[in-house]
Amino acid sequence: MTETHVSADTIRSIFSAAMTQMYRDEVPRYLEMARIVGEIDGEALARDPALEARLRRSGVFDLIGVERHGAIRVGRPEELTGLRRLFAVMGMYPVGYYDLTPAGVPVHSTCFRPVETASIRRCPFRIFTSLLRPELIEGEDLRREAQEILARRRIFTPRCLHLIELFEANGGLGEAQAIDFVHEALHTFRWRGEATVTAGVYEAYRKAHPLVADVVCFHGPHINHLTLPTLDMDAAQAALAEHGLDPKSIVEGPPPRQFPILLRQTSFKAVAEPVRFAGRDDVRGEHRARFGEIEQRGAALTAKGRALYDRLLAETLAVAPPREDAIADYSAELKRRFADFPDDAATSRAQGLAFFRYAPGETRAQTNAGTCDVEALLRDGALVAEPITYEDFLPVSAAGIFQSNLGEGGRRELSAASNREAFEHALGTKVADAMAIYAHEEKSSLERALATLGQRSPMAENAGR
Ligand code: OOG
Ligand code: NI
Repeated sequence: MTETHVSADTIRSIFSAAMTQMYRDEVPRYLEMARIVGEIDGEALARDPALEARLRRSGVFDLIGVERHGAIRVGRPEELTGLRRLFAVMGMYPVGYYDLTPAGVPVHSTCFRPVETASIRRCPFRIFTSLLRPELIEGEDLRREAQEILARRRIFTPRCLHLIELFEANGGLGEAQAIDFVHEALHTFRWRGEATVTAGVYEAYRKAHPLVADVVCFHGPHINHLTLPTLDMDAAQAALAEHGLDPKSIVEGPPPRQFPILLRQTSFKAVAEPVRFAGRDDVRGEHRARFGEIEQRGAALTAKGRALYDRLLAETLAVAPPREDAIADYSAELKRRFADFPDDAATSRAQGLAFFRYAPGETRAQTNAGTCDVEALLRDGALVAEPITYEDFLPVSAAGIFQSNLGEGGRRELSAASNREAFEHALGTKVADAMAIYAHEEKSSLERALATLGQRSPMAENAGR
């Protein structure tokens, strides 16, 4: 990067703000949701006077009310490759592989996101990106035609592609180029109420699977939701219903807890938007794909913690699936099962269930820091451990979000092996392993903290004199 280049974090911030503005204009209900979440968060801050200080300490106070993620769906491998290049301009890299087929949605996905903690704090925006698996479209004719339709579209403007090439050649963009880039990139994600196919073709795909219709029948990967964080998920869920915003029936993820883990999410269901179909008679109809989401993030879990989470959730779903007429049973069962997951940071750390970031504490080490007795240093307050926030997604929750927005016919029996290799081939690179990112963050923070304590220990100070 040279001095004239704008940082990737800055480009992502501009992009995220522009995307938010666009979505609030396109989907008025989303704007209403944002207002509601703002009220809920204001109440949460007023209720708990210590909350603001806590949020400031962990560097996230300024991110209240700032969009955390959005999602798109694409149809062809080449489109995914192009998105990988586009997101790289904004410092967003593919992390994680999510196979949604077990949940009856014919896609596999990754998340393009900033990776460094400092970058996430500057702008946390990420995009959950799904690629259609056309081999899972039922009916040979539909399958073949889908690929033909998709082959005809171009989802990036020529100017956008040119700016991506400039970025790749020069290692960055200048200020004017960056602004131009965001403007051009936005076209890729804009909703256009014109289908590329006739009403009849649209209907055939909708019957095959509503998600297939959403991917195949339009000009490109319109942004299908944005997601705001909240400080109080359960209050937000209740408020969506009170204001008639038609939320999904359950909050996805873990139950409410003292020590929040992973990710809790809810959304209002997709709104109907007018569509003009192709063909001579200019038929009008509507399409439901776009919604608004709210999330609340907790600690990233280790493999051991995640296995426990997955087991408790699977047991809950087996005993009390969240059917419309049995939501209370589901919530009660979830709470009961999760009693087995320690509900405090210290126990979760001691049992190796969650990842922590270490830093030197306020007090001087009583214990000899040279011994690296982490437990003793923590007891003394010479070392402090703060949970690392989970920055990724959950396949079961994602499936729930997909389902509630696809309406009728969103869940199909799909028997297909997951195909990470094909996904990475389409992407043109391997996806990063989220678990490895958290493990690295934990380990390097501990090493740094111990090194600092070592320098501060009386022995080191004496040696220095
Ligand atoms: C993506 C749904 C997944 C989440 O927050 O889990 C997702 C989609 O509907 O395309 O965004
Ligand atoms: Ni989402």
